[in-house]
Amino acid sequence: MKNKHTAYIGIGSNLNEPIQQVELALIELQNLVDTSLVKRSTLYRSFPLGSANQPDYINAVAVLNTDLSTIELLNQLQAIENKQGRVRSGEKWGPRTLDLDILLYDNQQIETERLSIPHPGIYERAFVLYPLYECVPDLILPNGQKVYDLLKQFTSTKS
Ligand code: A4P
Ligand code: MG
Repeated sequence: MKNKHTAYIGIGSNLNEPIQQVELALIELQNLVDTSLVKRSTLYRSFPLGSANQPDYINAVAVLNTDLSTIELLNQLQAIENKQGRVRSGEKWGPRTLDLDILLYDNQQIETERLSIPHPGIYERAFVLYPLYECVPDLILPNGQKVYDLLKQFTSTKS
């Protein structure tokens, strides 16, 4: 039977074989308890947001159906990050073997000490918007904005 909630997960890595890190994370997401992986994007290479003195990132998005609550899901994602050798150096937007963000969870808007959903970076990050669009081209965010319209900020037309 279909799980109750739809969650969109942003996946990023720029250390220790990032492509393999992202593919491994997708397998971990597929094996999450009370959860099914319904869609995944292809892989996107992107320049680092934050210090330029770090490798390029590999990014992707996964769409999950899950019975986990937002906090249960966050705990599971952090366990996967730790399993894949994530070290928190304290540097803001520093390099990492794996980062798993809850981009969206149903149409919910949540602001707590541990969670901001939608993830605040969603509106202006090409490495989030392109794979989201690939997974669900007609996706509408909880504030009513279409992912397709947000993508227009990255395109230019000849005048
Ligand atoms: N947290 C709050 N909301 C969420 C959410 N929706 N999903 C809290 C996941 N976690 C959420 O996260 C810090 C805390 O955020 C968590 O303990 C959780 O309670 P973290 O993973 O320890 O640290 P972080 O990821 O470095 O922090 P931050 O500020 O969330 O960074 P971002 O926004 O995740 O950005 N450049 C490219 N090209 N590609 C990338 O993927 N990623 C980042 C990280 C920077 N530059 C990048 C990329
Ligand atoms: Mg993060």
